[in-house]
Amino acid sequence: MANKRNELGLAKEGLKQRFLATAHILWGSDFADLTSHEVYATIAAVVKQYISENWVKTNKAYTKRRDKQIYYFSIEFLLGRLMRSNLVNLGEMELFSDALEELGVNLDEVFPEEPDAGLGNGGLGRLAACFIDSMASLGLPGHGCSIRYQYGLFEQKIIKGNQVEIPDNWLGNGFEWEYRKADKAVNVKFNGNAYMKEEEDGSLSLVHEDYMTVMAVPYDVPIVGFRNNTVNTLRLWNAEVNRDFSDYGTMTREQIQAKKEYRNFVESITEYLYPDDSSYEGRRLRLIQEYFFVSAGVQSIVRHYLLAGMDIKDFAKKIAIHINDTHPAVAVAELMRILVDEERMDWEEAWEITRETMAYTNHTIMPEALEKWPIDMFRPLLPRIYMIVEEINRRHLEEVRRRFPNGEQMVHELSIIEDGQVHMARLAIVGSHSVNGVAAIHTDILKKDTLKFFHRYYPTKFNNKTNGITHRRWLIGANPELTALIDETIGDAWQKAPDQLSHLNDHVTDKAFLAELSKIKRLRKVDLSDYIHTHGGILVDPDMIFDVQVKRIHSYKRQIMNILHIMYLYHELKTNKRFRIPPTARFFGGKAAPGYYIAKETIRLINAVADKVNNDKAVSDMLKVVFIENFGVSIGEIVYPAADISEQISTASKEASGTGNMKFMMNGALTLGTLDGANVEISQAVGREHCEIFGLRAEEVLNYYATGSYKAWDEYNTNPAVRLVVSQLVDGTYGDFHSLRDYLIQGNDEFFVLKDFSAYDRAHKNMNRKYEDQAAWLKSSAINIANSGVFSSDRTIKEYADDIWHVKPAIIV
Ligand code: 26M
Repeated sequence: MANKRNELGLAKEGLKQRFLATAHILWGSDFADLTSHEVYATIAAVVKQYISENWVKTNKAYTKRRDKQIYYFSIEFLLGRLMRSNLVNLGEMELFSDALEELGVNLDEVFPEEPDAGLGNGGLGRLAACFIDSMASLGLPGHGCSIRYQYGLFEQKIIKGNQVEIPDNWLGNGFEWEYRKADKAVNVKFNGNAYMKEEEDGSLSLVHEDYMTVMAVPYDVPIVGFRNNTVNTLRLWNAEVNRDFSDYGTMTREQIQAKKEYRNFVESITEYLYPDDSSYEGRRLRLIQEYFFVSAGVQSIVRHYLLAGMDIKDFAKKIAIHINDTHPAVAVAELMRILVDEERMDWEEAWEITRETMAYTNHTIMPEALEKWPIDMFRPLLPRIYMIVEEINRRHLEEVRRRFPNGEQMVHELSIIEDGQVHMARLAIVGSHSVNGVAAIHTDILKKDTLKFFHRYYPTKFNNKTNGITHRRWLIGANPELTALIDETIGDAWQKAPDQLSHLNDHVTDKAFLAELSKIKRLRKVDLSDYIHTHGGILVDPDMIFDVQVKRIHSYKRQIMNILHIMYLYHELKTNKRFRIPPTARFFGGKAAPGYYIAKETIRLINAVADKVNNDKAVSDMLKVVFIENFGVSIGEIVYPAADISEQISTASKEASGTGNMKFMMNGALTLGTLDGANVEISQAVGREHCEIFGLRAEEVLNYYATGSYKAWDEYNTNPAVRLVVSQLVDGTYGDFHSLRDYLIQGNDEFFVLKDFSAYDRAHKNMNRKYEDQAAWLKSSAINIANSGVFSSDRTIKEYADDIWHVKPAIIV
């Protein structure tokens, strides 16, 4: 590939010397005598030498040219491991792997030494990580802003079939990719009293007193672009006790006690990531986390901007701030605070700049996930911010009343403060120039349903940006053999321009190509099978169909429907001599929020069914059930490339987009799914023959909710298969699962598991039939890969850059 890239000028011999020398510098030992972790850290240090020059160069170029900068604010960045992706993006994988081989080190065995940076829950956090990879790879001046959690998302262990949560001490052996920037620390204020005071000249100025100061210290992580010399920054904020803190000398016992409490408070702020992924709990510490990283981030942006000598009036022309879900929505008020209180700008002008700067992405229509903070919690914690939110709302409602003179309903629907609560989505919408959903159907539902009053009020603010994933991690990094096959078939230009994967469409009936594709899929299935086996699991025959559902465990994602279907198959295999299925392994993986009872019961049921089925010799050649422990980014890199079937079975309308669906597709799995989220666009991209769509449509679902006419009990009574499996939840076949039976029957099956059950079974039957015609199957698989280019996050980020941020790529020479 003809790309100019960073070169330390090292050929293999020089690089080998570099490893040996770095081992001496870091450890005072010979390379050959290092522990595995020391080997890893040594290689990381050398990779950083490749990155750092371009990092400096990139920052200098941005400052010199005064390029508009994008800051992506997200309370989660689910990065995963960085060594492999950095080597892929640097274009130095081969060189490193060859040099290390000559030193007796297999690079693939080094990667797992890196802790998996699990600073996120699931889709939203991983999307943020894909986005910063794409921004750097497109040469866009785009950076991340978030929290340096001391503990990431818990590690999941399955003990006697139940999920047990183990703290994720990911920083325990150090994180090689972070750079502490003590000199760039800023202070964040909480509590105290805020009011306006009249100055002698009659002007009003803000007083905020008796507050508590927390020091925010940034840790910067370089984000390496794909072979383009660009290195951007992910800035993770750590909460620390204030500098002038060590003097205990003259203090009373009460003062010492107060300081201890202060220290405990500060240390709790960035201690851990909240492990819920779609139900909102109004926890005070969470609001503190949100304001902490937002205030630190916005302050440091403004400070850097002013230091570069630019005029604050031009702020919105030079800075874009993106609000990833409502968690950072308080950025709207924080920027207003800085502009009005510190830069002494008029309200109107500050407001115009703030709205031009901010843009907001919505990720869910689930009402329980919408953040609303009680005023009684919000105001004492953030007194000045609350005053500003009130003023924003007062002016906003004034305009609402002007435009809708008799519209008291409009006032209630649009008010940022309502029912004693601060509605964060409303603050984000009012304070931004753009509001987007994450897949076409999701944006439609936002406009027509969830946010219909706002859409009526601001029709042009709304737009769609269908999600994407970085093909660099999820294809080039995770599936090098498939990457090589694609390169041989259509050349390697697709690596920089993934839409060119479409050239594969010319080869989808080419027998030699399909034979290679099939071999590579089998390699990946062997890898997954080996992984499961060496991690204490069962042996799975790689010649079975690999049918996979990996994602957070959630009722709307309907893992229950999947496992009930397996119970049905097992029953048929046992009782019906003529019943046949192609040998199939059904894989599950995903974490349940620790307090989410039904999700945990679902895991317990999956493991109970696995235990029974896998130990039954009569069916074990036909059916296997595997729960993959601790699913996350790194295990995903093994799982997605190994799948034949991608289970995307959420209740239509509920999954905003999904991104796992894209990772599977790009690695040649066929989607078995509902018309929900990005599945709609995937099915359009591949054509209906190359996926299997089933079940209720979003409109039908929304209509059932509106009329309340769905009766789970009727399904139970009229559908024998449903009755069978629901009864088995309580008849002892697998143990006692009254919990799930009650959820489905007494709870009236809020996500239509029973209603969609038979359609789901037919979809599986259709898939099986298709699989038996291997030629047709492989063609479909190839068509999925060929049409996955639009689901690269490069396409998504280009759309954000053009339509929302109004920025152009910058080339670093
Ligand atoms: C909120 C409050 C307290 C604690 C945690 C949260 C919270 C954390 C994460 C709420 C939601 C969170 O994430 C939601 C999420 O991951 N949404 C997913 O976003 C993806 C990227 O757009 C979509 O593909 C998924 O469909 C959507 O479910």
